[in-house]
Amino acid sequence: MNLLEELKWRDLIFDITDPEIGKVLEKEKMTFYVGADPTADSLHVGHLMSYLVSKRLQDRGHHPILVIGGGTGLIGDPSGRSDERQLLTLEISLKNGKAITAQVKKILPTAKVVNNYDWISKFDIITFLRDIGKHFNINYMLSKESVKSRLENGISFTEFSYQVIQSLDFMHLYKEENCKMQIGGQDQWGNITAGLELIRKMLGRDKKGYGFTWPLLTKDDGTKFGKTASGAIWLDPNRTSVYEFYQYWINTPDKDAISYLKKFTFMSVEKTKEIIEQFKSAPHERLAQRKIAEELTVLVHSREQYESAVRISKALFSGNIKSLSVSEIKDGFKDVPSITISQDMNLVDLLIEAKLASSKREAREFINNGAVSVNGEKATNLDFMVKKENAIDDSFTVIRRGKKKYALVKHQ
Ligand code: 629
Repeated sequence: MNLLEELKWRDLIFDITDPEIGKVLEKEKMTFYVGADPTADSLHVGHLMSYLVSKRLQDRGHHPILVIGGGTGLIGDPSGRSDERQLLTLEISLKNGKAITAQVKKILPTAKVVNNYDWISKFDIITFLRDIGKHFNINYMLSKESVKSRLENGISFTEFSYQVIQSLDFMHLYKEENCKMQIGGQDQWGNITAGLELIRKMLGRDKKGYGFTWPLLTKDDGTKFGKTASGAIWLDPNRTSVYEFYQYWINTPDKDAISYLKKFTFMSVEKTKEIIEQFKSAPHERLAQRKIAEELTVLVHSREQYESAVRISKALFSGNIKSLSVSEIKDGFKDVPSITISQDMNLVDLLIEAKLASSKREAREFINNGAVSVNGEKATNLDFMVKKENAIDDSFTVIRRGKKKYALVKHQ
């Protein structure tokens, strides 16, 4: 399977700008680029595909340039959005740009990373309007989906001009780095093709350029990819703990698992097919989900942190939380219902307070049946007191009822 065929097999091709792309990618080692605007100080899993596809190309000998949109981020891409963006300040755009530069370097350590603020900020308005603007036909610009879909609700001249700025990037990189291809998600089609137009017009018809897009990620249950009830899944472990990141992938619904396995993992096509067969014959073993979670957690974080996430999951499942470090417990119990107490409390009352029992009678029954444990130790005494002095790290106590119900007690 050649590279393009493999990308197609993985359902990573939504559209290509030139039917020759497959052949060209076999013939020459190409410099290509993908961009991301620094709208926050971290990337989230919605950005991940850019770097995973870049890695696939790099693994076959092509050369990625990762563009951080310190300049374009100041303008605001209307693509895929139904309303005008809030402008970022220069300070924030550059600060965010720094943070995400570090993140992309971690995923693709040998890729070239550049910030488009470096060249966009150098343009003066007369040169821009005369040398660049003349090549853009308003009808052509209006026909782009990103603009067309916004005409009714309104779009500022600022966002309207975004496609020109992104085109300028492509031309700049073509000239300076011999970068011949741009890739992006489906919503980037208009920006990519506008860049190719500009390259043809300014650098000459003989200048060959290419582009392709991948399809938007979807989830079978209709919920938004990359989001949970508590918000986006970020790559920054301070925003989304490694355990939560791992859990997100482990919880991939069965119906999405095969598609994600193809899109998100780097096993060979053959090996992936084997895993798919194994997964199909025993979906409850969640082999596909475990492979996805392992590869992505190791790639974005590290092998050690991946192992820690697995340890947390196992401990939560078995109730044996004593095997965990304090920070692992903190990560693992972040989303567990919690209550705060200011003095030592009887376990029966605590079970009710923490909503693990609905009455004293029920609470006593749970304890008598051996269904309750405190910090991983079964509590069978009806007079058991939950005390700050026995708390983990002097600050919290983990209560478990039955196999799956947990509550976290925070001691004040
Ligand atoms: C300057 C900026 C360029 C080329 C690209 C860009 C960024 C681009 C954009 N991309 C999205 C983003 O940054 O806005 N104008 O949030 C986002 N991208 C990843 C995928 C995407 C896209 O980072 O391409 O399709 C999401 O899946 O929306 O010279």
